[in-house]
Amino acid sequence: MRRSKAVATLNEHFSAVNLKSYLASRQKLIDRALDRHLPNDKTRPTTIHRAMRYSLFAGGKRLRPILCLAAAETCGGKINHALPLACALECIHTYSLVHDDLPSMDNDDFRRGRPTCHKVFGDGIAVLAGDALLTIAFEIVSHAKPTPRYNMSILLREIATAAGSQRLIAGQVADLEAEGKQTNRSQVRYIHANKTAAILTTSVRLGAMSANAKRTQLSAITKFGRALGLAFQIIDDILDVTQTSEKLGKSAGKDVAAQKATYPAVIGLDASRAEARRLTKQAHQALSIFGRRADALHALANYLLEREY
Ligand code: GRG
Repeated sequence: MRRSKAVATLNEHFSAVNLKSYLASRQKLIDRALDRHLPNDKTRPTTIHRAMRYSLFAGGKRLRPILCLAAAETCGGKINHALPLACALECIHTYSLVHDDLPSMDNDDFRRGRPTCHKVFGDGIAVLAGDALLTIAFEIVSHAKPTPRYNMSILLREIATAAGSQRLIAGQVADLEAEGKQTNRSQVRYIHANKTAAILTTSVRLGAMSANAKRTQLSAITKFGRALGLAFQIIDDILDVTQTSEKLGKSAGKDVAAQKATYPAVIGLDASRAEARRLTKQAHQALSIFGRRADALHALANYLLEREY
């Protein structure tokens, strides 16, 4: 895929090496904070805390919390103020993966390179570990520092709405109900916008809120998140068709086998690639008001969206 001149220049400042060490240091920071927020695995009942920690510390990329911290800095804030929100987002994301992997949902045996939570702890404990991760997310949000424009109830509403029955869960419901059925473009867009893009968008919005972002800044960050989230899932759909399992590190062709509602299934591969390119451009353009302060967000978008597809 061709990169714009602006993005090529940014890449010189945020080289692959810089990005790699940036990601590693942010992952470490987030892991340490998550470790502090979670009860240790000796806390009674130990089974639930071991199961929560098993899935949370299984080697996830921490994309949502990293995006949250980067958005905070882009809007002139401090990463320490965004950190509780970043941790809460990762807990919600991990809960959704634990539940998605259950036999009654996507029925996956492996996640993040190891057996899924229910394979190790059984279905009942996996359901409860997901519930507990979702619940602790709200406790962690309560440690965030509200700002003049965004009080605690705004922060709580933001995250609850994104994870709720009209966003994340809505996308999952539509995804389940679409399996094996003929779907159209607007139905697939609805699934992706809610199942994937909603939490990604909220990740950057919460980062911006922790920085007391102005209305124009929050609006630019929101546009960035929506375009990035949708492009991310479309590219995931494309890779499922075009790549081998070895290259993906997970079973390829699963969507086709399960007759999932995906962009390639509905509009074809070429049109899906064109849509991903259009959204990628839109994501970068949304950041124009920030100038160089958005370097990290541009680099993260490149990292997520410029995979070989
Ligand atoms: C159970 C309410 C509920 C929702 C499940 C997360 C999810 C919705 C389904 C999982 C399958 C899927 C394709 C989700 C889309 C989002 C996505 C690509 C998740 C994987 O995110 P990464 O790549 O994973 O950030 P890691 O493991 O690195 O955190």
